[in-house]
Parts: sequence; structure tokens; C-alpha cells
Amino acid sequence: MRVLLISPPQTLKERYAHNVGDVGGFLPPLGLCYMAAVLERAGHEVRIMDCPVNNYVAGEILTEIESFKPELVGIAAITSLASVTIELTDLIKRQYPEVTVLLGGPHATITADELAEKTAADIIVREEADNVITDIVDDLEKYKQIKVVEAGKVKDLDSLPFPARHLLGNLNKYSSLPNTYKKDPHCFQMVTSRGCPFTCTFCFDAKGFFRQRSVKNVMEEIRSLKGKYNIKEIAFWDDILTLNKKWVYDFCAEMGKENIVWSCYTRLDLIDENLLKAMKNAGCWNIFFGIESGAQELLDNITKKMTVEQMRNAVKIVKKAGIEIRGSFMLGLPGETPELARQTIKFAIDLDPDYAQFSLTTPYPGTQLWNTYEQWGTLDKNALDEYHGWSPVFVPHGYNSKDELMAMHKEAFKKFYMRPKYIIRRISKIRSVNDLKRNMKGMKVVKAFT
Ligand code: B12
Ligand code: SF4
Repeated sequence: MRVLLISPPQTLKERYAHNVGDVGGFLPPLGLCYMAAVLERAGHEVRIMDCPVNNYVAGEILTEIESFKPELVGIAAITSLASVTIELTDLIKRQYPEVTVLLGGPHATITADELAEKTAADIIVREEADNVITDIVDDLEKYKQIKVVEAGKVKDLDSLPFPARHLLGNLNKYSSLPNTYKKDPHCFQMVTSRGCPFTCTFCFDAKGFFRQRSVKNVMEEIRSLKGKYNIKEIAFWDDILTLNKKWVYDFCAEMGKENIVWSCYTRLDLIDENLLKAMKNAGCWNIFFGIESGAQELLDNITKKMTVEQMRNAVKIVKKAGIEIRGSFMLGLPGETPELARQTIKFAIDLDPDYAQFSLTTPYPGTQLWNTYEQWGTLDKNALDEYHGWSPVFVPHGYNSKDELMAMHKEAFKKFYMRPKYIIRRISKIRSVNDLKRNMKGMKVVKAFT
């Protein structure tokens, strides 16, 4: 069967709600690549239209449907693109009623029943579609009757083929934000695990069932990427790469042989000195940590299950290991007042990570915070297009207005990045033309947020 998978249109300006110019970069839709790989393995003909990176809008999608004549079109739905996804679905069904339209992804997972009722979509899949996609293709009529399909989670990640990156065209059009690559702006992305068992109330992935691929399977993918694309750098997109320390040691033993630099995401309570040493020796140069706040009561309100002191100590050992830190902080948290926000900003300055990101708390549908927001503040439930972490859709009771929260957001970026100490350190770390370019791009991003 011919299947077309679509990542819906979105500009960088829409994604960041700030003018980051061409610095933001686009990243590949790995979820669609996984589904495409499963379909190709079963003998189907698949195309992926990644609209954001190619600057495609609805017109190009209709032209592609006209020429490729897919029997099934799958669209990935995230919350900030809910209305775009719905409009696109209705447009395709109006023009090509014979084509089956399938929706999936985080937003479809949460609002499947509503989408089934309010849109022209034929099938909506909850959770990890690589589990069921070939069954759906084999019997479209049956699944159209079922309409909302519960895919659940893939138990054995090793059973999946490697993502079908070859369907994305020239991979050089993808590029990472300046603080997320070291050597190569076109660095590759991978996922070794899915799910996170922690309980942060704002997070879409909370209380997830953690599964991880075997080291052997991950290394096979890395070696095949090296062979095909001569890759020099990888960004691992797992929520918490270091949950299983034994796995990390085994992985580092293999990764150390590859001469590849890499970065990852994890929690500050899932690392220790020896582990970091092994990671550093195996090429890890940068870790993203969700630090969120410097006020203990705010950490408790979101059930981060970590103390401010724990974070302070953990940051020290990451620095000692010589690994760069991307610290993610949140403003507008439940229970926050401007005073507590300033405590977070001060904490960020005290910790002094290599990069700090200050995002605005966004209670995505399906999160615990979405269900309990009234206790904590006001939420604009109609502004789903702005659910991207950079707009004040949620305003805690401790603030007078959205404007006050936005002013705090600017203040955070200014206070953190406009410090002479920070600027001097960045300049002193420049070792190559590449480093210089990275820093100049970084300055542009900061400027957009201040
Ligand atoms: C990497 C990443 C990004 C990257 C790359 C996005 C891309 N091009 O794919 C970047 C940095 C660009 C990004 C941006 C954003 N992201 Co993001 N991102 C992630 C992250 C860490 C990994 C995504 C991934 O590849 N996972 C691995 C693959 C295998 O899983 P998957 O994508 O979920 O796909 C599976 C299912 O969802 C489903 N599925 C997915 N698409 C489709 C389509 C169809 C038709 C079907 C049937 C099924 C289906 O099947 C797939 C295979 O099992 C996730 C968290 C996570 N751990 O998943 C957040 C996550 C997806 N992001 C999120 C958010 C909010 C955003 C932003 C809005 C935030 C921001 N301002 O930066 C923007 C949105 C911009 C955009 N257009 O994507 C939220 C989504 C919540 C929501 N309700 O929408 C998540 C879940 C993070 C979180 N914990 O809250 N993101
Ligand atoms: S914020 Fe991070 S640690 Fe917390 S539930 Fe989400 S992925 Fe897990």
C-alpha cells in the first residue's frame, strides 16, 4: 500500500513565538521515521512529508497526494499544532474522500475521542503507533470501524527497525540549536529508550513505562549511521538516558571506541561521579537537566522529587567531570510569585550552567497540571496554538497578569546571559571557527528572548 506520513506545517516563528531567525533549526521527525521503517519492512511504499523543514504548506501536501496517490495519509499531532492538524485533515478528506486519514502523536493520544467526533479523520491512534501500524494498513475497513485504536507501548524496542531517515531527503537541511551541538550542526538524533517513570505534574511523558534497547542494538544503529553518513555527533532524545546505570556503563564501553561526541537528557539524581567519568570518556560533552526551580516549595508542587541542595551538589560533580550543562528552568510554576521566580533566576546564576533555558509552564492536555490547574492559576484553554512553552498560557495566582509573567521571562534571560562573567567565559571557551559560529548564533537566540 502507498502511505504518506506528514509532519504538519509550522514556521520557526510559530514554534518559538519569538523571532529566532534561521538560528533555531529544524529537527527530523523520528516518530514518523520509526513508523515508516516498520511499514517499509512489511513491503509498503512510504513517503514522509516533513512540512516545517521544507517550508511546505497545504498546497504542497495536496499536490503530493495528487501525484503519489496514497491510500493512507498519517498526520502527527502535537498540541500546538492541533488546529493546523484538524484543518489539514478536513481539507484532505474534502478533496480526496477516498483517502483514509489517520491521526497520531501526543495530542491525538490525549484527545482521540474528541478528534474522532469533531474531525473528518477516519482513524486515531493512541500512543506508540509502530505497534499497530501494519495491522491498520492490512485492514483499513476494520480499523475505520474501531476508529480510536489503543496502540499501547512497544515492549521490545529491539524488535523495531532503525528509523527510515532515508525518506527525509537531504539530511543537511536539519540543523540543531547552537547549544545542542559541538562539532556538527547537522548532528544525528537517536532514541535508546522510551518512557519515564517520574511524576513531574507538568510533563506529558510522566508516569510512563520505561523501556530501553539493548546496547548491541543501539551500537548497530550507530555503526550503520557511521557507515552510511560518516556521522561525528549524536544527540540522544531519551527523556532519562541514565536511568539504568549498568546499561550506561556497558554503552560507554562500546561508544568509547567510536570517536563520536554525543549529548543526552537526564535527571540530576540519576548520575554520579563514576558514571559521568565513563560518559565523558565515551564522548559525552553536554547533558540537558530539568532543574526547573530554585524554590523548594515549587519543586514540591510539581512533584519533582528532588531537593535544591541535591541539585546544587549534582551540578558540581557534572562540572567536575568536564561535561557541559544545559539547565532547563521553568517560570510560572504552580505556586510561583515574582519573588519565588527571582529565587529561581538567582539559583540559575549561582549554579552557572553553560546554558540556561527558561520556559513558561504549559499544562499540556493529559498532564496532571492540566487537570488541577484551577488550584494554581488561570489557564487559557482556547489558545492551544500557543502551547509551546514560550507563551504565558498559564498564569499562577501569584502574578497580576500575563504581562508581569512575560516581563519576568525577559528578566531571566537578561540576568543570566548579560553577565560579564558569563560573556567572558563563553569568549574564553572559543577554540575554533566552529565555536565562534556557534556562539554568534547563540547570541542571536538570546537576543530574541530579551
Ligand atoms: C525531540 C523532541 C522535539 C524536537 C523534534 C521534534 C520533531 N521534529 O519530531 C524539537 C526540539 C523540535 C521539539 C519541539 C517541540 N516539542 Co518536543 N519533544 C521531543 C522529544 C524529546 C522526543 C520526540 C521523539 O522523537 N520521540 C521518539 C519517537 C519514537 O516518539 P514520538 O515522536 O512520540 O512518536 C510516537 C508516537 O507519538 C506516535 N506518533 C507520532 N506521530 C504520529 C503520527 C501518526 C499518524 C501516528 C498514527 C502516530 C504517531 O507513534 C510514534 C512511534 O511510536 C519528546 C519527548 C519524548 N520523549 O518523546 C518531546 C515532545 C514530543 N515535545 C513536546 C513539545 C511540547 C514540543 C514543543 C511544542 C516545545 C517547544 N516549544 O520547543 C515543540 C513543537 C515543535 C514541533 N513542530 O515539533 C511535548 C509534546 C506534548 C504535546 N502534548 O504536544 C513532548 C511529549 C515533551 C513533553 N514531555 O512534554 N520536540
Ligand atoms: S520532566 Fe523529565 S523527569 Fe519529569 S516526568 Fe517528564 S521526562 Fe520524567
